[in-house]
Amino acid sequence: MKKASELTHDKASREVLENNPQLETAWTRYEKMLPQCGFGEMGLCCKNCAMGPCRIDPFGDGPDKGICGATSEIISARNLVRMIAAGSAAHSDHGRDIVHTLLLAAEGKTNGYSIKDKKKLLVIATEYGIKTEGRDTNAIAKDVAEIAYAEFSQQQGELRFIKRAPEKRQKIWRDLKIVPRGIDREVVDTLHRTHVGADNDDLSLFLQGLRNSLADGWGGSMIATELSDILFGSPKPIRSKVNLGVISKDEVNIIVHGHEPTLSDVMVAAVRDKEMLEYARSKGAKGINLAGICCTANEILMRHGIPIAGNFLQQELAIATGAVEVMLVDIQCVMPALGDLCQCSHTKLISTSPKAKFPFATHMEFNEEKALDIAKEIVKVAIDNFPNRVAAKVNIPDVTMDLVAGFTAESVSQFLGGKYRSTYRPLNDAIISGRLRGAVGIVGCNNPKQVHDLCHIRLTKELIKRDVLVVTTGCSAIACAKEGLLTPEAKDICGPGLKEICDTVGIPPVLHLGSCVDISRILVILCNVLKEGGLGEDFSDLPVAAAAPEWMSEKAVAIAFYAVGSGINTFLGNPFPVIGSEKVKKFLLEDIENLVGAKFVFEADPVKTADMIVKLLDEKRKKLGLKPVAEKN
Ligand code: BF8
Repeated sequence: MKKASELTHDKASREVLENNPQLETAWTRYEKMLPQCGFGEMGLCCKNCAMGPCRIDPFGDGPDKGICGATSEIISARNLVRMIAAGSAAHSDHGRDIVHTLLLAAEGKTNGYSIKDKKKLLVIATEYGIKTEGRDTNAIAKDVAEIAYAEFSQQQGELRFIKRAPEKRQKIWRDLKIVPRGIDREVVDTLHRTHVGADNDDLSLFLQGLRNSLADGWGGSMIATELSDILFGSPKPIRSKVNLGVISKDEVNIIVHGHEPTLSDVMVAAVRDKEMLEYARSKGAKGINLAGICCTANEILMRHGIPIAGNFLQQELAIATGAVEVMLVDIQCVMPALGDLCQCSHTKLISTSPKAKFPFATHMEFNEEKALDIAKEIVKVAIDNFPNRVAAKVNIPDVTMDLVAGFTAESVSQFLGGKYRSTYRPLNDAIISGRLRGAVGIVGCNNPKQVHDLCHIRLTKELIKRDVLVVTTGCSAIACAKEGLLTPEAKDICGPGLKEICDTVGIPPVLHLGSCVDISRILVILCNVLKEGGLGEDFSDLPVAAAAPEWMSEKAVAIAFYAVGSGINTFLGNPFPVIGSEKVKKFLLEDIENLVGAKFVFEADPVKTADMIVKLLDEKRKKLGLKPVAEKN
């Protein structure tokens, strides 16, 4: 087994691994899995029907077709677009749950939620064509929820938020016939056409893959973000702390892990409840400490300043500190291994979603209508578990980092445009003048195939050094936060132009925009930048790019496709599992650009990735007639 320092860049994670050499983790399981299946890695196996499983021999000695006759390009394309369908389904079902909660709140059927951002409600209602004047807030919210609900089941036409995109982009989508009709519609279409004997043309499969991914980015994810802001309040820049050191040694610790703010947001209210606090004290605890893992952590960080314990690969390590009373999970990115791990510690694993149950977990089903009551019951379970903590087994790394999080499409313009004039003009002018070379969204997961966090951090540092503003979400944002890159002080490692901007407006050079569904905020920011003028007519004109250096989930595949489908070049630290088909590889790395104006790049080395991104941004600047950016020496 490798040393902890070879597995993770993160100091706190190294400490937990070193303190627990026998701990089974994703890293140890990964090592046991080696060598991983080459057919799977290359995208050359198919088990979509029971004539198979079939596999194509990449060296040309064995079968070159499956039993139905599917070639390597058909099989690898089919597998990849199925990943898009699963990823889109996950994001979009999260969006649907938020719509459901908004509807219940509007109908007064829940004790846990109310409309927190009326201004945003009116903006979205107006965009949806709902009459707002003289109407009650809840009546407007009900109409918004019903229209948003209908976006999922719509069979024909176009998703509403598609109209947010620049005209030129909309035309590209319409010409290619990839405008999403309805969110569920596109997931079903993708699953249908990847059934045996349906769509067996790789280009046709990828066009549907693009349409499906756009239904995520411009549909399910965007609805999740916008309606979460209405319901839970739009985030504002907020200070907090990150890393395993936020776990408290003398309080009841509850870690929320997963994705939907519906659960985590109401937990914030429950742990602040006076009665609960008194009950915790009666059991010998100094208080109740709530912290988060993964995207739900980002949600309550940006809205309430709740600290983050860690990102994807730290979920097992949090339990290994011996100080977590309850690991509370909802949906997505929760390792089933947590159940086993909790068997050997006092930590209780509590699952809450009917869609996500886990071995050895106690299931306390969450119900939006009784949200606060259930949240308090969960807090009580945690408090009751506090006396079971074994002091000798507690070992919390004393590692935390300060951060500023919670930027949005609205607050970026307020910050950069000044207090009295909220506008994107200063951001556009900074790019036009060359103080900023451009902007890059660095997002996505951790993957034990790479040194934990290292690629996120190296890539981010390389880019801010060269005057590239970085926006970040998901586990990437948490990696950057742990490195101190979400503090205004990080300006000291930036290029002179970015440093000057950070100095003037007091923002960090890396802006935390939230969870993975909040990548839709990046799309909205880019729409606003284009509307402000001076930087072209389409996303593909802008000096911007996207990167997911340590991606692993199917949601990341959906995101990567809607980014490229929107005209944004996307750099991936791991290749898609398609490398067994030269034709598919060529399509994704080259030919797709002729269709949508952007392509994928597979590059494992973050420094090389940064070089390629800088070259790309400089080419985009040149095409726009902007002056070159001088390199800092
Ligand atoms: O949705 S970045 S590991 S937590 S998938 Fe999962 Fe990846 Fe983290 Fe959030 Ni996004």
